[in-house]
Amino acid sequence: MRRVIAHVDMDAFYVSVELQRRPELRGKPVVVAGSGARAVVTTASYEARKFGVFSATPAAWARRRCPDAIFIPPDFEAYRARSREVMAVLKEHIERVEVVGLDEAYLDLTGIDRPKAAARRVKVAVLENTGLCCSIGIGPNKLVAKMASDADKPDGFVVLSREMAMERFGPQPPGLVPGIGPKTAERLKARGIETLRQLAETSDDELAEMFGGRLGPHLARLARFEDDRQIETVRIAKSESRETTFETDLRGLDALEPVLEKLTGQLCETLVKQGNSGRTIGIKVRLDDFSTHTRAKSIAEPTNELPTVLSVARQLLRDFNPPRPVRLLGVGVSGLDHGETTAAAAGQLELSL
Ligand code: TTP
Ligand code: MG
Repeated sequence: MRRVIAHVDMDAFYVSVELQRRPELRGKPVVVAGSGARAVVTTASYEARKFGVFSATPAAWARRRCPDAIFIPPDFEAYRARSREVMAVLKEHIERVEVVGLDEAYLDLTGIDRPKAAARRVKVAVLENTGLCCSIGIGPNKLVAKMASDADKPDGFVVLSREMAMERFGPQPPGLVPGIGPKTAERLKARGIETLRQLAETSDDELAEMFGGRLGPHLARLARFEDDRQIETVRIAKSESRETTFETDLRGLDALEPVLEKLTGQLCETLVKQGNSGRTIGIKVRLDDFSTHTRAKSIAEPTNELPTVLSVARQLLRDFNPPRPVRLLGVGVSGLDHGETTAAAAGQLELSL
C-alpha cells in the first residue's frame, strides 16, 4: 500500500507556551533562554528571528543583537506538560503516532480515508484543545513529511509527493536535509555539489567513490527523497553518552577534567540538537586494572545545558577521585525527555553507560 506520512511540528514551541500565559507579549520579539555566561537561545519568536536570533544562538549575543527582546528563562516542566497535551490530541485522532521530541511527531496516515482531511482535522483539534499552533507536512515518507512541515512555517500545511519535494527543494543546499550535517555539506561543496538537485544528479558510483560505500549511496537516496524508515510507535526512554579510551592512561583530576569538559560539550551539543534533556547525569571511569566505576546524580529539572551537566559531572569525578590511572572516561545523561516518557519510566531507567 502507498504510504502516507504526516509530520507535525509545533510553531516556536517554547515561546508559544510562554505567550499563552503572557498574552501581552504577543507580536513582540520574545526569546526563551537561560542566563548563564554560555547559555544559548532555546526558541526565538518569529519576530525575534527577524533580528537573526534563532535556536542555539548564544544568549549574550542575542541580547546585544536584539536589545528590545523580552528574555524568558526556560520552564521545561511547563513545556513537557503542554507537549503531553499535544501528543494526547494527536493520539486521540490517529492510531499510529511516533513522538520524536517535545514538539514533533509523525503520524501514519496510510490506509486512512482522505488522509489530508484527517490531517487538517488534527491541526484544528490541536489548536482548539491546546491553543497552540502547529505546522503539518504530508508526504510518502518521513523525510518528505518532515521537510514539508518546515517549508511553510508558521501555521503551515504542505503536501508533497517525492517528485514535488525534489522540485521544491532542489535549489536548496544539501545541508537542508536532516541527516546531511555541516561536515558532509562542506565536503560536497568542495566537490562542486552545492544544491540538492546537483546531489540528486550525481551518480551513486561517483558518490560511493567520494564518500564510501555506505554514506555515498545514502546521500544519493536522501537527495532523491527516498526514505523507508517506518513509524515506530513505541519509544523507550533513552540515554545519551560520550566516552573515550586513552592511548596512555591518565592520572589525576588535572589531566581528566579537560577531557570531561570536551566530552560533555559533545554530549550537550547532541542533546540540544535532538531537543532532548535529562535529569540524571552520570560518569563512568575505567581504571588501569580494568575495574569500571559509575557514579550518577539526578537533579530537579531536566537539562541539556553544558554548564549544568558539566558542573554535576565534574563534582562526581572529584568525589570519586580515581585512585589509580584511568583508561577510559565517559559522561552521560539519562531519563531523556521525548515528551511522552512517563516519570515512572524515567525513574526506572538505569544509566546505560
Ligand atoms: P524546533 O521545532 O526546532 O523549533 P521551534 O518549535 O521553536 O520553532 P519552529 O518549529 O516554528 O521553527 O524546536 C522545538 C523546541 O525545542 C523549541 O521550541 C526549543 C527546543 N530547542 C532547543 O532547546 N534548542 C535547539 O537548538 C532547538 C532547535 C530547539
Ligand atoms: Mg517546532
